[in-house]
Amino acid sequence: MNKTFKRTLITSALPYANGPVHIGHLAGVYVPADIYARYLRLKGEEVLFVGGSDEHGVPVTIRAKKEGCTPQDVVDRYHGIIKQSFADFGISFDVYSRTTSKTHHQFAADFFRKLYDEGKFVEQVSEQYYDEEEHQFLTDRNIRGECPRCHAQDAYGDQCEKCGATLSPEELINPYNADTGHPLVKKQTKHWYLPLDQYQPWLEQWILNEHKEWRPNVYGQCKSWLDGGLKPRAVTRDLAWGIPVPVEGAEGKVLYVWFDAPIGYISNTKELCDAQPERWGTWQKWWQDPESRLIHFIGKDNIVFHCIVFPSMLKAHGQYNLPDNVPSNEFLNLEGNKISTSKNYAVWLNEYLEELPNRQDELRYVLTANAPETKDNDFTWDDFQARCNNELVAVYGNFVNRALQLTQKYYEGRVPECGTLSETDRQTLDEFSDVKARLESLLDQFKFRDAQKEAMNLARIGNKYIADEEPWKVIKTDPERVKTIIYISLQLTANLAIAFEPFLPFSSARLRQMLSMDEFAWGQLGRTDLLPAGKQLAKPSLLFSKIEDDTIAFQKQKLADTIKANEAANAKAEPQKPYVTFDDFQRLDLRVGTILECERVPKMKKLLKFLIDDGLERRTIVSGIAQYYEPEQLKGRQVVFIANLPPREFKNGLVSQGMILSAENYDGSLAVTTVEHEVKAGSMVC
Ligand code: B3M
Ligand code: ZN
Repeated sequence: MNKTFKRTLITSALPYANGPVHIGHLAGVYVPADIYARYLRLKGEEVLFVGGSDEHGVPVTIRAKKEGCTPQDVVDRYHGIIKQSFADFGISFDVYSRTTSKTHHQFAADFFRKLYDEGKFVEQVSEQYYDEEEHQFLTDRNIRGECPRCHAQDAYGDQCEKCGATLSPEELINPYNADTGHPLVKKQTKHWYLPLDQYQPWLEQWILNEHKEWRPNVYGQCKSWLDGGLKPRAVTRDLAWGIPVPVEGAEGKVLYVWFDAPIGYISNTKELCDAQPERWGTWQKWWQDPESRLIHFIGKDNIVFHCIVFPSMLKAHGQYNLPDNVPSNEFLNLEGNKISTSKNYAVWLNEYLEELPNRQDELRYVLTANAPETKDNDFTWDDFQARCNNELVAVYGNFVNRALQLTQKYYEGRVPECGTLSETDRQTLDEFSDVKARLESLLDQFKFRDAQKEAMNLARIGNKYIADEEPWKVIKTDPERVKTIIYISLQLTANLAIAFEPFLPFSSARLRQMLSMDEFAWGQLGRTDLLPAGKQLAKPSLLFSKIEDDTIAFQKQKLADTIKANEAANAKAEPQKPYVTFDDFQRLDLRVGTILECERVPKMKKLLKFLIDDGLERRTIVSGIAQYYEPEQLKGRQVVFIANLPPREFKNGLVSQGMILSAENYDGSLAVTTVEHEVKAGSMVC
C-alpha cells in the first residue's frame, strides 16, 4: 500500500490479435499506461513497460474460419498491424511480443506443469457438448440452439442475442455446432481447474482489506465477485489452437487462453531481459523481487482475470509479486453507440492515421481529456474538433507560437535577459510553481484526465500572461520590459514541453527540439531558468494546426455509412425476393469450377479474369471482385458458377462465359462461394 518500491513494472492488457485496434483500446488501456510509463521514466525511475498480442483463444479461431485461413495466418497479420499502430501512436513499450512465441509457449507450459506437479489443480471429468462428425468439443460461443426463453432458433451457448438472456449451453433446446450445423451429443471430458474457492479467504484479505485504495469500479467488481462466492475455474480447454496441456493423456487439450495470456506478461519480460541483460537485469528482478512494483492497466471486462484469477495463479506458484494496483477504465462509446469490432463500428487506429496523418497527439489529447476513468464516456468528432481547435491550437499552440515567433522577431532566436520582475510576473510564476506537486499527485493516483487538465492550465496561464502583457505593443514604448516578458514566456514554454511529454510525446519532442533543450527531466518542472539568457533557439514551426470542418464531416459520414450498412444487413434477414418455383430454380445450371488462372484486367480496376476448369473444357469468366482478392489467393480454389448464362461481352472485347457466385457482406464487400471440400470440377450444385 504505502510501501516504497525501487522500480515499477507496467503491463497493459494483451489485445487479441483477431482484428486491428481502435480508439476504445487506446483510451481504455494503452494511452493511460503510456502516460504513466513516460511520467516515471521522465522522473528517472526504473521502469519496464510490457505489452504484446494475445494470440490464442476462440476469437482467433473464429476469425480464421471467417477468413478461410489458419489461426496462425490471422495472428501473424494482426500482430503486425497492432504492433505498428501502437508504435505509430507513441505507445512506448519496452517490449511488445506475442503469445505464440517459443519463449511464451515454454514458459506457460512450465508454469502450468509446476502447479500441476504440486497438486494445485483439481482434476474434474464433466460432460460437454461434442460434434461427433467433427470429433470436436465445443466452446460455449460455438454452440447454438433454440433459446429456452424466447425460442429464437440461434441463441448462443452463453447468451441469447434476441432476448438478452444469459444462458449455459445445457439450457439450449436442440443444440448444434454453430459452424457446421451438426447436432451435438454430450461426451465426457477431463479438465484441470484452479480451485478459486480455496483462495477466497486470502483474496478477501488481500483485496478488500489491503487494497481499499483501488479505484471504486475495480474494488466494487472484486467485492461483488467475492460476495458471490468463488468457484473452481477450468484452466484447460478442448481446442486445437493454443498451448498443448503438458500432461500425459491430455491430447487435444490446450491451456485456457486466460491462463496463458497473463503469463505472457512474464514471458515477454523474460524475452526482453534475456536479449539485453545488461540493460534490464533478470526477469526475476521485475517479477519476484519484493522491491518491484507491479501495475496492470486493463479495461473493465478484464478486472476479474487480473484481480482474482491471475493473482491466485501467482499465489499458487508462490514466488511472484502481486499487482500493487490495477487501474482499470470503463468503456468508451463512439457517437453515442457501443464500439463494435464485429459490426465494424469503430475508429480504427490504422485508418485514423491514414485519414488524419500526423495527428497522433490530437487523438491522445482528446482520449485523455475524455478518458472513461470513472464511468463510460462518449467520443464524438465534434468534441474532438472543438478540443483540438479551442485547446490545443488556441491555447497551448497559440502561446508557444507567440513566444517563439517573438523571440525570432526581436532577438534573432536568442533567449533575452530577464530584467526586474513586475507584480504580474511574480503572480504568474507563483501560479505556475505549484503545478509540479499537483501534477504528480494526480499522476500518482492514476488520475490522468485531471492531470492533463492541470498541464493545460499551465498553458492557459502562459496564454493569458502573454495576451495581457501584449509585448507586441510594449515593444514600441519599453523594449527592455519586453525582454523580461519573453524570457518568462520562454521558461513557461520549456516547462510545458516537459509537463506535456507523458501526454503528448510528439509535440513535446518537437518543442524540445525547437528550444534546443539538452536536459529534459521531470525534476526541472517549476524552474524558471531552463533556458539561459543568450541561448540560441532553433527555427520554430506551428505546434498544432486546426482541424477543418470537412475532416470532421468525412469521419461522421463514415460512421453513418457503417450504421446504414449494418441496418441494411439486418434488413436482409427478411425475405428479399418473391418465391420462385422449383422449376425456375432447376433451370439454372450451377456448377463447381476449379480456378486454373486468375489475373487482373488492365484498366478495369474492379475486374478479375478467371480461367476455369468446368469439367469438360476451360472457360473464361470475368468477375467484379478485384477489390477483395489478390489473384494468387484464388488460384486453385473451387468456386460455384452459373454455367448457362449467355456469354457477356465487356467494353474492351473481353467475353465472360458465366458468372461466379459471391456473397455480399454487410459492408458491400464480396466473398466467393466455395465448396466445403474438394469435388470434381464440373460437379452440379443442386
Ligand atoms: N486479450 C482480452 C481483451 O483483449 C484479452 C486480454 C488479455 S490480458 C492478459 O479484452
Ligand atoms: Zn432468447
